[in-house]
Amino acid sequence: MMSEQNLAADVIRRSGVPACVNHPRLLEWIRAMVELCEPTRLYWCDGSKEEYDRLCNEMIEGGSMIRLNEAKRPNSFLVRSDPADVARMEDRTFVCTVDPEDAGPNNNWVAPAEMKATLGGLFKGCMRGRTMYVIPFSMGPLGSHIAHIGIELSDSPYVAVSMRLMTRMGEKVYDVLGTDGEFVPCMHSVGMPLEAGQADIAWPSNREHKYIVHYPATKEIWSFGSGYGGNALLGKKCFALRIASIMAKEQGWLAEHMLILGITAPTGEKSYVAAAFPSACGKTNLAMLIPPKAMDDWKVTTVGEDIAWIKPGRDGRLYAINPEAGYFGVAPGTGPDTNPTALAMLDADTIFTNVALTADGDVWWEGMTPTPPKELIDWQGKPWSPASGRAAAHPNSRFTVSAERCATLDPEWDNPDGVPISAFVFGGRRNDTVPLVVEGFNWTYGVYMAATMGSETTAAATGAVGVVRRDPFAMLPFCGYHFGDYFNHWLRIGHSIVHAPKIFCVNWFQRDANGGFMWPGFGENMRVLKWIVQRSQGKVGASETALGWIPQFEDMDFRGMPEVTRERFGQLTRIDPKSWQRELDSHAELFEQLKARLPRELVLRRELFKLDLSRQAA
Ligand code: O2Y
Ligand code: MN
Repeated sequence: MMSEQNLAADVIRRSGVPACVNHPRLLEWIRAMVELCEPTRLYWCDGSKEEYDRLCNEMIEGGSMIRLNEAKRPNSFLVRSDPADVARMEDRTFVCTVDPEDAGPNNNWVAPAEMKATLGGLFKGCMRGRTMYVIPFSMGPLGSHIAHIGIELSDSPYVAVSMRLMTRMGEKVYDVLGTDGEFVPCMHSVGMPLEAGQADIAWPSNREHKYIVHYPATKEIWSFGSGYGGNALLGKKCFALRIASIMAKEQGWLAEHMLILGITAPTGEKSYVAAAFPSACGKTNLAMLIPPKAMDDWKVTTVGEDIAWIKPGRDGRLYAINPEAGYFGVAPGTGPDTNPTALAMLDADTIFTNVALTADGDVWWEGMTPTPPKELIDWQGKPWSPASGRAAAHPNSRFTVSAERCATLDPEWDNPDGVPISAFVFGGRRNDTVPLVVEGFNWTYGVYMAATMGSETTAAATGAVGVVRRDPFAMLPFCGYHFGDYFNHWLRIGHSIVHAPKIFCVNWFQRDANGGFMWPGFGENMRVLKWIVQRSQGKVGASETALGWIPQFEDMDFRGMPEVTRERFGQLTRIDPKSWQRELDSHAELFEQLKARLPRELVLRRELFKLDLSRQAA
């Protein structure tokens, strides 16, 4: 019998360590992880197209992936997950700081030593019978001063191919890493070893144990038991938001749950806006917005649709990169009217997860066409017809596609220095109270609005409808440390730069007395973006309210939109003192939870808002 060390050494020797890997600390970590997980094989991903094709073919042969009709959807695939493994799991996500206060009430906390003991047990031998893939990736353009490197070790080939679409993945990363460069170790296992002779299943996962764990002190990520999205593609939410938010606090930058848009005015003047919205608020649609016909002299381009890393530049401005290189978007609701750009992007080279399969080998999801096909195979592989009375695609079914396929991709999206940000926009889904748009009087006002933003929950997210969940900066599931410290960090960043972007709050989702949406959203949001861009350039007027600046009817471009009358616009931008008194009371509940580390400025700001509004109500 070979010892565990010798077995690990043998697996590594057989894998043929690539000559470009010259990093002793990385090699030692991989050796230790092979010894712990006991994979049968070790495979070093090179990131090539040939490798991608080969891994996809292997999954097709193994029955875990379906090739779609080449004539209809070239080089595209369908994967079906375990029905118990279909989304991020916030209740299984942990931030393990030494002091629980550092993780804050916004994170699940377990002591690092206790969590290490639990995970040590679960990871022991967890890859028996499987291949461990070594996945080198850069979050952000390779070599950019804003980018960071990660190495994910995973026993899922689905993760390996998805990481090639979602990140800059491949051997070039080792050149940037050199012999002692920094990397974030990302350990992932589906948590289902194959004991001798055991056959694999289409979507291995661990139904009993799921853990998504972050260690801020050592900047490590350990994920066990799930193969799905944010739980398994560790460059995304785990690294680019939770761990990066901690790195950003320590190093003086921002890691945010934001899309980045380029907006070109008819004069050719270009501005960039970064915007944060909670899940299910149409972020991908906004990132690929097509201006309405009457405003087709304005152009919107996409730098990113989910995450932004933002760093102060030498000129006193903030510069942003999209750390990702692909999109992991929600399929249902993506249609010719809501997001034609995204729909066209999915014509080829896409991995679909948990959507429905058509009789001719194509995909379908709710919202893709006005009427569904007569028959389908649903996301669980069962026959489906419109009379079935259930969704054909899972509500959180996804597409994974390279950013390069996006027709509105901004020419600067890969610029290693990032793009200069002129405005920050924060928005939630609110039936009432929050106006169409308001501009904070200054940075502190803006940080207050972002810190207290809330969104009505949708059935897909929580099962409860219409409950306002406070989601500061749209970072509730993603901030890797105490929200009070995070607000302080934002205040500090804004006060340390000369040209701080203006901060705006928007709400596309107000409803009228009949429950209908008062604002059409989608492309028409361009009208609000135009006002935002022009405000940041000092080119357009606004009127003062207790909360901040709002546009007057004349300040907006309503060409070709006669339905927005002066009266309707008044309703859309109304700040109702009574509703806002209630809103501020609800902010107090959030502040109470965070009080140990809440910045004094925000407490005072709330009291001043209360006074101003009570004067207005009197
Ligand atoms: O459910 C998941 O695993 C993914 S959640 C997600 C994916 C892409 C972009 N944003 C999100 C999110 O929840 O914010
Ligand atoms: Mn997101």
